[in-house]
Amino acid sequence: MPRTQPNIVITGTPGVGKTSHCELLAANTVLKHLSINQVVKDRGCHDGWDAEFKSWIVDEEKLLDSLETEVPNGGYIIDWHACDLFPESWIDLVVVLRTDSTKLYDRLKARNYPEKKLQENLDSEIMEVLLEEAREGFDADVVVELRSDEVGDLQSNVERIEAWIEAWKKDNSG
Ligand code: DAT
Repeated sequence: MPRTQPNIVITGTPGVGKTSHCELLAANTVLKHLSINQVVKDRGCHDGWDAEFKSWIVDEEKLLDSLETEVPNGGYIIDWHACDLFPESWIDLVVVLRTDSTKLYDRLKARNYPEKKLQENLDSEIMEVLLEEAREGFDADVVVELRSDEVGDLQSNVERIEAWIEAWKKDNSG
């Protein structure tokens, strides 16, 4: 069955603004915010808790099994700091959010991230790890890189994605 609503992945280093973007998009559109972190936690798609990194050790196979009855039907804004685990056929747009490293440092510090986790995430942002992952996993015309430095960026990015959703629906109707 072809999708009548698109699936969009909002990805990027922790702290770039994925959840803020997903929540605003979900409020403004009919798409549903799918927090992978929440799914992993609620549906037990993990092999336990990494105490040093304070994060779940994700069981990707279990996660994909759990998503495959809903996500391919469309209508999801997927909130996750990775995108290459999702089959290309599920995803219509990958938005990679980027932010300035001093801003990211402040946001992660405010979250009380352990120093090692904070440094790893800063390095990852500087090295464009998630942008690279998106470009390797998806066609160039599916991947878009957007800045998320200021509140104004959040507003303009969401407006841009909303316009993209409308265009996608026009292109995919009938
Ligand atoms: P993520 O889900 O990527 O971890 P988040 O949406 O929880 O990020 O945002 C982390 C913090 O940064 C939160 O306090 C909101 C703030 N923030 C996010 N995007 C922003 C932006 N474009 N301008 C200013 N603050 C932003």
